[in-house]
Amino acid sequence: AIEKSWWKESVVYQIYPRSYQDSNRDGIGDLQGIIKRLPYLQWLGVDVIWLSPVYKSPNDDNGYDISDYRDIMTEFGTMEDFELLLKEAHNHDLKIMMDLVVNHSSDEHAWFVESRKSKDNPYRDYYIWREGKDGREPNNWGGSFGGSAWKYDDATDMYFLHTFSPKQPDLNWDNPVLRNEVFDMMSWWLDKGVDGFRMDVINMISKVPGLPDGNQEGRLYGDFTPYVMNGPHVHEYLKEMNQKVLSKYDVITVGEAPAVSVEEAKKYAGFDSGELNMVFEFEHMCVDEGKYGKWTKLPLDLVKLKEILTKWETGLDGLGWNSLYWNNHDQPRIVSRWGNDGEYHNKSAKMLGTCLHMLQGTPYIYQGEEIGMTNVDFTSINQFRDIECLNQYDDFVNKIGMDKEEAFARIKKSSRDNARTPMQWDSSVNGGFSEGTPWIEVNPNYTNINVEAQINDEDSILHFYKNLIKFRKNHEIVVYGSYDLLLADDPNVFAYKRTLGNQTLYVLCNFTEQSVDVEIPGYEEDKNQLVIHNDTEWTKGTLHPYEARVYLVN
Ligand code: TEU
Ligand code: CA
Repeated sequence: AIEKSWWKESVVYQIYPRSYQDSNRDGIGDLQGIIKRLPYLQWLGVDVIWLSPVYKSPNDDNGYDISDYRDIMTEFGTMEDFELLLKEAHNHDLKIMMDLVVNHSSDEHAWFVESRKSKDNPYRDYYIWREGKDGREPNNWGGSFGGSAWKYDDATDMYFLHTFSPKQPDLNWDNPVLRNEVFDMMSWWLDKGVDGFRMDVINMISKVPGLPDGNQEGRLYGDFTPYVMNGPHVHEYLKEMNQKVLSKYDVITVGEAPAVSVEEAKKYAGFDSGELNMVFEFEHMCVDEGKYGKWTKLPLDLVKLKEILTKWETGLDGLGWNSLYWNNHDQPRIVSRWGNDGEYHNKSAKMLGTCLHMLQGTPYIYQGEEIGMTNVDFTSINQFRDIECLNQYDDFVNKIGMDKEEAFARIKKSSRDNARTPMQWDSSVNGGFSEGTPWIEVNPNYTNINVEAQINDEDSILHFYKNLIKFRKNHEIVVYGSYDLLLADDPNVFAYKRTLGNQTLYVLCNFTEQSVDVEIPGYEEDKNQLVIHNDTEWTKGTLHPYEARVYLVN
């Protein structure tokens, strides 16, 4: 049996503060805005809020470029506001998980300002500096947001590494002084009372020595993945972090880990790893990638998706813990991606929620997912704000020579901005997000899709999510039951069962807009055993479009 822990039983709700609730009409969400919405989150029943970064930042990457880890972003408020938010959250039975972005800082962080001054500056080794090679960058790596991963700095005639934007220099974790700075800072937040950390690209903190060139076949730059992800010392550093900091507190921790395998995940998040509680793996979110990586969205191959999620469910069962997500601030909206944001909006959003929340692991809800917020019908490149997609558009058009229509269509479908438009609270101006001009336009469908309308509608996606959360609270099998895939080869239906003691839960989800026949081996459908259902009709042996059914058998 799996040992019980509060973070296994929890549901996490992610807030992207810039887009949640503006309280002072400057068009930017803020901490006072979040405070105002705590009763809503308590009503919904979630346990933990993951706050995307709220630290001081010049916002090159919306707060993922931090210039002071111990201060609050000016637009979001003050440290007093933060302390009030923490206190009020706790008063509403909500925990706060901070975003910890320590693979890199901002180039405006005091450490980097010092570091770049001279080769013998005490902060020099906080970052990764290298000499050029034959008048060029030290190696061929490309940065995640376009261009080279190196930037030349003329003060010392050397280059610094930035695996993301040039305003996000990578910290040098091989330096024990830097590690202790980070650990002290983490303890400082935990002593304030925060309840855990989501750790940004934490599997990238240890680079392969020598920083060898990456594979450049068919690409503008070399791929750093094998030399940056899951590097030689990453587990040593995380064990040190756990011993010096995390083990002293009762916290929830999740490490963002692109390109992580199940075997590797056991090292990060095995029950006895002494590192983290769980990781965010990326495999299931990459299932529809194609020629241009995330900028190609292939039709969903459900058999493949089931295979991947099953590998994670069974691979970690009894050994480690999964995090479950369809959405975050980096992904387009799931109802538009693998559901249906037209005729079957309501049903498909509920089906996707059911499919995810009944798996073994801790579910994460991204703001707006609980009301089925959709992708945006952007019509002009000027409506986008995200550095990643703007640089990518530029690369497509100016470096690859793709025609503008095609480049725009790719950006529109995959841009992170799809997830970053303001939260849709009600049908008043700007969806109730702000009385000023929002930093990014509100999705015009806020008049139909908003919290207020759904609170007043028992049949809404919002009420359905509230029930999914409540069901988890009342049924241990959802948290601790083991998982088995059913109908593995069925291209339309995601079916699985969960087992705990002599209870079984059968979960059936139709991912298509057609009616499909199902027959579950070893179980005859019995309407009296239905405990979750997103349809008004029930036909034995046939799932209607996007229908989801959960049966509980005692
Ligand atoms: O993301 C890291 C990451 O691997 C990607 O998902 C990335 O955002 C991008 O979409 C790749 O195409 C984390 C944060 O979640 C992201 O918002 C930050 O921009 C990034 O790290 C840098 O801090
Ligand atoms: Ca504001």
